[in-house]
Formats: sequence, structure tokens, C-alpha cells
Amino acid sequence: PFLINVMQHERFITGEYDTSFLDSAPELFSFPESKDRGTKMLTYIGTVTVNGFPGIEKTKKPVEPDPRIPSVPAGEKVQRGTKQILDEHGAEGLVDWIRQQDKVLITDTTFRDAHQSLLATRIRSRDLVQAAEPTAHLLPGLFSVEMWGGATFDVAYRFLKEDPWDRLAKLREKMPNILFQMLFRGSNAVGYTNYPDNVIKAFIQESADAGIDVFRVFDSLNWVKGMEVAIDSVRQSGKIAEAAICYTGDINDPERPKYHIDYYKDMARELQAQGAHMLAIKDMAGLLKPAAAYRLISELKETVDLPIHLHMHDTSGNGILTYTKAIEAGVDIIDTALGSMASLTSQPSLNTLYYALEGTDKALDVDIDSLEKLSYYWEDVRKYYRDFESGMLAPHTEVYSHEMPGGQYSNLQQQAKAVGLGSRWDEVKDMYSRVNRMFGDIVKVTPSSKVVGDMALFMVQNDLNEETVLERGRSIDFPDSVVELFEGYLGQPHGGFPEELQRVILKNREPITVRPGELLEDVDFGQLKKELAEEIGPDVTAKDLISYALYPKVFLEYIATLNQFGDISVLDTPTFIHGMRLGEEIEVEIETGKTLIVKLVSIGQPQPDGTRVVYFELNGQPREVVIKDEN
Ligand code: 3PY
Ligand code: ZN
Repeated sequence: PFLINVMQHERFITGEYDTSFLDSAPELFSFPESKDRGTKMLTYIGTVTVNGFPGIEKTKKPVEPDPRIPSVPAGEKVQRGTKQILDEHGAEGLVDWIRQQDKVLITDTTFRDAHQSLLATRIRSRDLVQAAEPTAHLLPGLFSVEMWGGATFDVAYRFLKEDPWDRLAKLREKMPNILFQMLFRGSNAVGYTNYPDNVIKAFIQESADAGIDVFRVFDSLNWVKGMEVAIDSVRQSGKIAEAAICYTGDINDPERPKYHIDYYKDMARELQAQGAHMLAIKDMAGLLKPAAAYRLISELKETVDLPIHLHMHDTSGNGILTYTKAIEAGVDIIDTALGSMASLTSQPSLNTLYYALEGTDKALDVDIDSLEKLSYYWEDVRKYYRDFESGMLAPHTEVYSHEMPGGQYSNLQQQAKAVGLGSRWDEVKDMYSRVNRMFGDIVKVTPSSKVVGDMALFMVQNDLNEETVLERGRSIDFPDSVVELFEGYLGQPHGGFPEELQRVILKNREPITVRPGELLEDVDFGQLKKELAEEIGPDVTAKDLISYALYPKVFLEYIATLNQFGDISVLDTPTFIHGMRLGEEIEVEIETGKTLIVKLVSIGQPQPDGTRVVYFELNGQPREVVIKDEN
């Protein structure tokens, strides 16, 4: 707008390019706003106040105190940390540094997996960013902060209506000293399906440039071939390729020979040969028992020459004991969450582990007061999201039988409710483990875990069992995700697919056995950019383009929401989820130094056309918006 204003100025038009007129023409600096930001924001607040937030029951907005943000000493610079080691010495230098440490290193997952597993991934950037500077100051010795990837990418656009790239940039700015880590689903990237190789490569390069340092790469069937492109791309970007082995079964259970210790050792060797800088043991369901942890870590340390990073979920309640044993066995790094965001389906608590090891030669080098202060903050923030809690109140040892990943439990429960199976949840859980056995005992983690869940729901809903699936299968339309798995489009499971079931599910179609990426054509990014520009206008960034390549529909819906409501990521979370109480007044900082004062005055009666008028005051002036009442 500035340039257009200037170009329309008479002295510009008459060819006098002396720009001193800028100083005497302040009107050039005032830009009209398309349907002004205030009205868009009031429309959002009116909509959520009248209709509630999608997916949760409409409840009255609770009165929440401001979260206790730990104070950061004014003017004090953050201490140097692992990020500086990587930037100055490269990936190999960082790996050498890890090897020299005699104490276990810590990753904080609070910014990603903890809320993915406890709160359906719903924590908004605003609440994450507020914790970034305090974390950088109070926990400068962390190995990494896991803050991106997994489900966060999709959920940011789809449900939170915010840009995950913007989250990354803001966190990076406020946390310059600690490595940033993301979870990357191999050829599934941050999605649920296979993407062409050039999309995987472009995504990794763009993420590395935007500030991701450690890429934890896994394959949902532990198929190393499915991880190759991602591992190579991370290496090329100069960042750290942490290749993950997903842990399932129980190495100490003679009844589960498929996932024997040798299976894990073989895979570790393969990943080392593939170029991994580090190895992750990704225990996504929390099945690694204490004695098994000691054995697994000890034997893997003898098998490969890579630092080992252990990830687990505390669903069973055994997490701290498992970590203690893994630390005894010499694990290099462990994943924990801040106390108030830990345990149950999340990671074991860092605060608890501190005390478990206090006074021993393994005592952690962290400041417990800092952990408690940060924990207060997350305790307050967690309350904003109470409507997304799973309802799990105590440790669930039954996870050792159903083997459901921490992040899937509440999701599948929601899916079950949505198809009318809420009251048959126990049957669904039992069916989940039966489906796993039918499928040949596979690794269950996104997206393979979703397929097992889809099949379990389908079988309970249609009163099917193992026998009737085989008997009547040829006339059954199985869920798409199940067909796709058995076609080989998620890769190849260890030991292959059960053949009879595969024939029944695929009918006459032939499965593939090569890497799906070999069959998918590369995306033509030039063409895709044109297509996207037609939808959203000419200013398509590289990040927009990649997001669109991964999630075309979700990305366009996000843009449509931006056009309708403006940038609603600036709203405080209680207002974002619940709207406003009658008579309430809030301040919204829409950009640095520009604040709107919004008061909800009243809500009109429903009109014959199904709308209501919602009356506000915006910066003291009356304003009204018309909202469609969806109730
Ligand atoms: C994800 O892929 O999002 C996971 O957290 C898997 O455990
Ligand atoms: Zn996890």
C-alpha cells in the first residue's frame, strides 16, 4: 500500500522523483485496512461465544488467573548451550561432545509430545512462546527442546488456525541457546500418508533453515528403507539425523519372540550403516519395562557406536524406574516433560527424576527451583485446555496388553465416541490388540497405529471377529487405511503381511513391495506454486508451498479462516476457546504497540433467519456483528 500511495502522489506522477515530499505527506503512511481487523476479530469472538469451539462441549468461560510466567532477569544474556556447539562444531562435533558427557542429558518434550499426548496437541503458540525465554534462561543445560513435528503441524493449521512456521520462528528467537528437535515420520513427514521424495527433501531443508537442529526420523513399521531419504536429507542439511527404532513387544518375554533383542540390534546396525548420527529408542506406548531397559541399552551400546536417546511414555507408571535403569546402563539422553505436563500418556516427569537420582553419582545437573517455576507456568496453562484432557486419571498398566501409543489413546477414544461406540470402549481396546495379532504383530505408531485403530473400530461396529473377517472378507469393504497398509503403501512390516488376510483385504489387487516413494512422481513445485497463487494470491512463500504440498485442503481452509477472522492467534486462549462473558472487557494486542479494547455488551435474540446480533464496544465505540447461530 505504501508504494501504491506513493505512486499516486501528484509529484510522483509528474515525474519529480525528489522524495522529500514524503516528509510533508503523512497521509501516505496511513493504509486502509480491508474489512478492518477489528471487525474480523469481533466476528470470531462473536462466533465462538454463540456457537462454542468445534469438537468440545460449549461451556461457560471460566475465570482463569494469569499464568505464572517465571521472571527473567532484565538485561541478562542467556547462557550458551548445545545450539552453539552444533553451530560452531557441526553435527559430528556435537556427537563428540555428547560422548564426552558423564551425566545423562535431558530433552524437554513439554512443547510437543507432552501436550500432544495429554491435550490432543492443542497448546497454542502464544502459550508456548511465553515459556520460551524463561526456559532458555532457567534450563540452559538442556540437550534439546522437542517443539515441532508429530501432530503439531497439522493441528496448528487445522484446529488452532495458526502457522506452525511462525511458531518455530518465534520460539527460535526467544530460545537461541538450546537445540530444537522435531519428530519426523520418515516418508510420511508430518502427515499420515507417503509423500514424494522431493517433498520430503524440501520439507527437511526448509525446516533446517528455519531452525530445527535434531530430526528424529522414524518409520511406522520400523522399515529402514522408508527412512533412507529422510536420513540422507537431514545429513545434507548439516543438522543431526537421529534415527529411531520404535520399541514394541517385550524383549524379556519369551512369548513374544518376534521382537527379540536381536531384532533391535540388527536394526541399530542398519541405521548406523545408513548414516544416523544418533540412535533413538522410541517407546511410543511406554512398553519398555525397567529390566528390559537395562538390557536393551547395555546391549545396544555394545552393538553400535552411536549416542542413544531414549523416549518413552509413562502410561504404566513405570517410567521413572525404567529411566533409572536405562541411566545405569549408560543411556546418553532421555526425554522428559516438566512436572505439571508429565506422566500418564505423557513423558516421565523431569522434576520427579531429579529427586529419584538426588544424592547418587547419577544426580541430574539441573536446578530444581527452575523446574518448579516452569512447572507452575505449565500447570496454569494446562487448565486453559481442560476440555481436551483424556480423562485418564491414574496409570494404566493395561497398556502392556493393548500397546496403544500415548498419543493415540485419547484420539481413538474420541473416534469411538464419534461413531457411537463410546460405551463399548473396553471392547475397542481389546479389539485393538486382537487386530495387532491378526496383522501379524506389527509396530504401532503413527500412521500404522491409526490403521490398527480404524480396523478395531470397524470390527466392533460390524460385529466382526478374526474368523468372520476371513470368511466374509471378500464381500467386505475394509476401511481405506487398512487397504492402503496391506497394499504396501506404508512400507513393509518385519516378517511380511499375513498372506491369507492380505488376499482377503486386497481382493484382486497386487501389493507393492518397493519403497512407495519410488513409484510416486516428484511434485512439480513450479506448477504447484502457480496453482496455490491462484487460490491465495501472488505472495506464496516457500513455507506456504510446502505446507500446501503436505496438506492442500487443510492449508486452504486455514487461509480461508485468516481471511474471515484475521489473525486470531493473538487472542488469549480462554477467549479463543470460549469467547467472552457478557460485560467482560479484554485487551488484544494485535501487533506490537497496537491494542484493541473489546467489551461484549449483549447478545441479541435469535432472528427468523437463524442469526443473532452480537453487540460489542471496540475501543469505546459501539460495534455489532451478525453471527449465524449454529445451536
Ligand atoms: C507422532 O507421530 O505424532 C508420534 O508422536 C508418534 O509417537
Ligand atoms: Zn512419544
